[in-house]
Amino acid sequence: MLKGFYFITDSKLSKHGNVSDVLSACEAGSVLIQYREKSLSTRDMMNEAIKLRSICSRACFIVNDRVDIALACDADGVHLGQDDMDIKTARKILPKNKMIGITVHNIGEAEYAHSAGADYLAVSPVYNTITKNNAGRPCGLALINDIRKMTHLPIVAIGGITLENASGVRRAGADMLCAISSVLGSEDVKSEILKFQSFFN
Ligand code: TZP
Ligand code: MG
Repeated sequence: MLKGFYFITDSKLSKHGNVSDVLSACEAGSVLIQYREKSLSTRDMMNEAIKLRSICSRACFIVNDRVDIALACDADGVHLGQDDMDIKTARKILPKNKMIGITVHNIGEAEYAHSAGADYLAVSPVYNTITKNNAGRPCGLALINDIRKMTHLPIVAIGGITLENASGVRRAGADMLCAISSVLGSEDVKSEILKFQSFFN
């Protein structure tokens, strides 16, 4: 069941490196680890993906953007945005048991991803964020609410999530919370994630 903290790597914000961060995220019981890497070569990304994959035994391991790397490292799935490979093509390429998460910014994109067989939806950005370039206009809690009414698919809320707004985001219907800068900005990644995990008790 996809419920709990959703961890995304960010080597630019990381204080201790991706391997250490993913170990901490797994120790804190994150339900899903997304490997998001925007600047490494394919070779280096592949090597890191293999390392991170081996750390994640209980948590789902998902590769952002790259269907090829997800397949090659035997990840549990891939996460795709609206400018990445379309979900129907990704489904054709991936084995049936692999997950596909889709980023959505409005109800139309959510309905399409739902009908095309997404395994979970990432509603983004919920609030303003500077962690992702061109994240788009914040959609707020209303979109989470609307998508919750439309589908039983797991929803992860991404963008500007903090300990202060997390309970409202949960109440709006999010099953998972992602908070990149809140967590990676802290010295102790594990204990920061554990604070977010308290919203799932
Ligand atoms: N996708 C949509 S917003 C975002 C991503 C990867 C960045 C979220 O970062 P933060 O620090 O949790 O606002
Ligand atoms: Mg993408």
